[in-house]
Amino acid sequence: MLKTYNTRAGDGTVTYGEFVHGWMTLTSQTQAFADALFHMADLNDDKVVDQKDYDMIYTKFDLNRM
Ligand SMILES: [Ca+2]
Repeated sequence: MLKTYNTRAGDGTVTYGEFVHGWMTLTSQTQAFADALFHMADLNDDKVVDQKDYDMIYTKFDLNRM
């Protein structure tokens, strides 16, 4: 997902603008829906979606972690 929406190649983060533009272009869904998805994905509320958010998601759902 990060590579799909990231327009600043190689920086490893997806900004709000990158995500909303990418989501609306790919899905034709509303900005309000894209906005809601971005805020759900930005778990640490630092205004970008990156590996830190994924790490938090994986930790919550990885039931067999040691
Ligand atoms: Ca974040």
